Amino acid sequence: MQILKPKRILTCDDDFTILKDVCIAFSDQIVKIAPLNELKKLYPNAKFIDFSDCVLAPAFVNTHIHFEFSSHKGQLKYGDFLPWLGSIMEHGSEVRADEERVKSAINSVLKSGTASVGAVSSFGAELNALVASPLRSVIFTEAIGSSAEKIEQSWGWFMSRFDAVNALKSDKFIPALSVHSPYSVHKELAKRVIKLAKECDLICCSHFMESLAERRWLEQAKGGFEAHLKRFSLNTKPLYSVDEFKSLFDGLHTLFTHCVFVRDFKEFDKSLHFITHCPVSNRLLGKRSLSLNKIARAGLCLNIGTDGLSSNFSLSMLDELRAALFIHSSTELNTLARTLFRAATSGGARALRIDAGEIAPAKLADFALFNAPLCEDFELAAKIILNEKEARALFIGGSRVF
Ligand code: MCF
Ligand code: FE
Repeated sequence: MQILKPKRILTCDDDFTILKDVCIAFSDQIVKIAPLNELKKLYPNAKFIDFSDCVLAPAFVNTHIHFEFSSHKGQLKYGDFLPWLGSIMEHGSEVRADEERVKSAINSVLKSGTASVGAVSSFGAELNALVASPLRSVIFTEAIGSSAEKIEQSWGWFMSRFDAVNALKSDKFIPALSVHSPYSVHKELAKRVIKLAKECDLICCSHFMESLAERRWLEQAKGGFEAHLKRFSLNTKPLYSVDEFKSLFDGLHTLFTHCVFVRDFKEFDKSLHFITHCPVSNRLLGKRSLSLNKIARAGLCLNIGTDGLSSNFSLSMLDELRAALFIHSSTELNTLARTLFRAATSGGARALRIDAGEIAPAKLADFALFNAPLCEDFELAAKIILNEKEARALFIGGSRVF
């Protein structure tokens, strides 16, 4: 047992409660939150850790990250989605990270106070580094392939990578599945992946409604996608309507990533569908941002991912939240900061089906410490997001990472 004394606790519960003059007792889980003298009486042999100049907060959960795309040197085109997609398909092998790059990416993730990631795995090149790291990882093995003739090939490639993930499975390395997107995955392939997810009780994710080009393509079979697909000799008819694609995920725990061009969020299932927001990626690959108000009105759980370095300048959740504060400039600053902080912690944990993301008894002891700003409670989230470049300390499952 350990007892930690912070200056304030940002619980990230539903009411965004902030606690003062209390400590937490924890092992791999949080056991009790109470005044120090009470905890010392209950656990006289516990190790005492003094962080009385820090704010204790749940560690961040980065729900969408591509570690393998960490190595581009300017070859990728920014500003609009299709030029980016063309550039990543053209330079795909050059931007793939080797193990050293993946390790340094993992390190920057940890330094930002992140304990858990939802890692989209396209090739399986990041698995060993993730297993060896302290991170809690949900590995979304990606299915991709639009050709009817190559279904067996795409499925075989997918299953071999999924088997490799499964072989490494542990309580900190959790298999999951990804259907890349409606424009890149054949119906038969998607159905097989979803059947597997249901049979094995795995969570799923998909890039969805990321660009106007994607929406135009699915709704009207028009726009820039046709020329893009022709360029790579791919199927030049949409593979689904929007509803058809979305209904593949009925009854399945799914993270829908981006959703910038979703028309009606009421179509999603509040208890099983989660909206993953990648603010910087959306800015670099387009002009529109996700409507946080629409998501709140539909009662959906918001969570946040950095996406990969192929569409970001950083994998730090602090950088991502800072950018989001400026991107969503029509919302009152402190209110927005609280929404973002919850999305980056409890929202992410719910989306990844991890029992963390809140400072409360029985939750996993995944938490970060940040320098305590001299401010009122209602400003605390904004001040941490604005001022902190790295966490002061990070605990994952009760073990101190740094
Ligand atoms: O989320 C961004 C933008 N949307 C789609 N895909 C990716 C993103 N970042 C990396 N990717 C990967 C994707 O996983 O790009 C590859 C896929 O493996 C090529 S997309 C045909
Ligand atoms: Fe992505």
